[in-house]
Amino acid sequence: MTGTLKRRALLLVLLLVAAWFTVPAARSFAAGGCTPTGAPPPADAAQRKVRDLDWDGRPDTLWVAQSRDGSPSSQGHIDRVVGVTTASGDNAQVEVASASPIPLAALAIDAQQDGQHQIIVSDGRSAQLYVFADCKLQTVADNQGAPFLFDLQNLRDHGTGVGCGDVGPSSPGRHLVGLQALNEGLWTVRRTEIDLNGTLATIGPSDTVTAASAQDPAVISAQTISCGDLTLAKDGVQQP
Ligand SMILES: [Ca+2]
Repeated sequence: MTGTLKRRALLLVLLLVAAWFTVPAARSFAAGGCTPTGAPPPADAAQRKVRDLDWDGRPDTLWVAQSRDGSPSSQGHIDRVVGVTTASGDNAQVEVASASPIPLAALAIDAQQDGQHQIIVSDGRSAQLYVFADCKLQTVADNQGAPFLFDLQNLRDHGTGVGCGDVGPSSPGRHLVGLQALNEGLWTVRRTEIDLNGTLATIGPSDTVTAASAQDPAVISAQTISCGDLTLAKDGVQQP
């Protein structure tokens, strides 16, 4: 073999090796779903079929579980875990840090109707936000890098619920909104837009609407977690 042929053969081999590594990686998220990895949910996990999270056209599964860490140093500490199992058999999970004794509940949404899928996890006092992206459950953070947290009981004077809506013309279209129902003689609901870009959440514009009474649908909605037709109570999965 001449030097030129050897170089050509080597180049061909390199191209084939490169193709071998790039094609499955690119296809794993779109056509065939996420590549099967990770441990499946515990047998006693609460599970629920949700919409297609990894764009392979098949519905996926959201689950919530708890497990008692058996190590002596843990002192019987219970880990609470939220996970996604795709139809293709991939498992992603995240441990939810929370001091609340209230069972966790999780809801999968596409707040901006742009194909990004968020998982809202409530412990009754606050709600943490995750995004299912690159076949992983990733924590959504604010622009300071801190995990984004919704107040659900106005404990930090931030809010009472979570919804999806369109606040103001500056960024058209549906967004995630933080909701704060207040009764100061007159019921009001403050809505604050949360702009999502992957794992980054940025506070957007806000407005305040008035409501007639505690039974006003705007007030009731502002004390729950929902997005469009989906509600945490009806479409979420509850920790067993
Ligand atoms: Ca899927």
